[in-house]
Amino acid sequence: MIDSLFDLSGKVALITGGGHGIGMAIAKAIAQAGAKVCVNGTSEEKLRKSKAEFAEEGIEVFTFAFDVSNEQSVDDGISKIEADVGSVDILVNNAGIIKRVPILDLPVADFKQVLDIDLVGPLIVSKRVAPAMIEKRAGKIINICSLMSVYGRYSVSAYAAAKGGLKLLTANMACEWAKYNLQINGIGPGYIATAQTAPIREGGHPFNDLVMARTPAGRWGTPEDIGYAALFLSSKASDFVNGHLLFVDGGITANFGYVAGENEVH
Ligand code: NAP
Ligand code: GCO
Repeated sequence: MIDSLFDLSGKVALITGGGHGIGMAIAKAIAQAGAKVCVNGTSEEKLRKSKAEFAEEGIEVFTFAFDVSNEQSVDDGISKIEADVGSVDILVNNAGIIKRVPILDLPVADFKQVLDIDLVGPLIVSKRVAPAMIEKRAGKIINICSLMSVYGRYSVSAYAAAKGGLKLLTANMACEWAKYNLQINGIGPGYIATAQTAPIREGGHPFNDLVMARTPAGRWGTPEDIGYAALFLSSKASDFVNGHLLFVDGGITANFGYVAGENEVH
């Protein structure tokens, strides 16, 4: 009974930006539950390497290069998925970029680029796959949000604007599509050890100390931590969860800025 709740056999999943980091862990978890998994990224070359990495663990994935921020490119990519693999049952909008530049130094074009990929991208891809889900009266959409969906932080204005928008785009999709048996939810990863966070985690960077001190679990998250949450939101076990933002963050959003170990006074 419990196993069948998480069985994704017969489903087709698309994970944007699924070639490494968080997206790759999500793709692995969903593939291990039995779904046929399509992995998207920006370049054929990078995707070839990712496919080989999946294969090392015995996981076969289908790869499709397209730019999530370009409507034509998304339409071509999804049409190919539909022809080669099948119509998408589970969409994970994971592709994203970040620019860590203070507002006064950030060119407006760069601000717009982050919004295009991190916010407009999920809209474009969802808009392309939702009609078939609505017709089937079944579908799961998971939008990868952030702590920055609800908090600001120095130097990440475009990212915070995009991820804050994505939280409410998630809510709005649920309001429009829940009646067709689509579940649309967000995941808010805390600080996860991936290529995206390498510049603020490695080489004795002070941000590493901040993450370690403020995260009650006392560690960075792993991509797998997010993969298992995505599996829950892809499965029957979450059929009445809708428009929710699930933080998977080692407790950092529960903490009012206290430093772990130093504030255990009462
Ligand atoms: P990552 O390792 O940098 O991976 C980002 C992925 O997005 C890459 O596969 C990249 O593809 C893809 N991508 C970027 N622009 C794209 C575009 N225009 N079209 C298609 N794919 C595109 O980052 P990550 O840390 O795994 O993050 C994954 C998601 O989680 C992002 O949305 C990020 O904002 C979010 N997140 C991360 C953290 C964290 O602590 N790491 C925390 C909260 C939220 P290429 O490899 O081809 O460039
Ligand atoms: C940064 C940001 C965050 C985190 C993540 C937190 O890297 O500078 O503060 O982007 O990576 O999104 O949820």
